[in-house]
Amino acid sequence: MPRSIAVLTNLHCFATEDDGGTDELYMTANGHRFWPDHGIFSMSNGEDAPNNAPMHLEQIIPPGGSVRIELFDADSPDQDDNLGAVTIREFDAGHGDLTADFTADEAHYRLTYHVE
Ligand SMILES: [Ca+2]
Ligand SMILES: [Ca+2]
Repeated sequence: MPRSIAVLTNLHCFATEDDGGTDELYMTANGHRFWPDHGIFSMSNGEDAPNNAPMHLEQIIPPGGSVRIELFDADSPDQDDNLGAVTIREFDAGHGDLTADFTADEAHYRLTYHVE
C-alpha cells in the first residue's frame, strides 16, 4: 500500500494569542513536538512562517490512520497555550492545497497543507 504523507507548506498568522504581538510557537504531530527542530518560532500578525525559506514539513500518515497537528504558544511561567488542532487523513490526498485554522484563545493561524 502506498503510504500517504502530509506536507505542511505554510503557516500564516492573522492574530497572535499573546497581547505583546508576538507568539512563541511550536507544533506537535500526534503529540510529538516536531517543529521547529529546536525551541520555538516567533510570529507576529500578518507574517508567514518561516520567514526565510519555503516551509516543507512532512509527516507520514499511518495506513488507515491520521496525523493530528496541534499548534502551541509557549508561555512562561504560565502553561503553554494550545491554539487548536487539525486532523489530516489519507483521503485528503488528491485534493490539492487545503487549509485549516487554529483559532483557540482568540488566536488565528492558518495552516496550508496537502497530502501526497
Ligand atoms: Ca500565550
Ligand atoms: Ca507566548
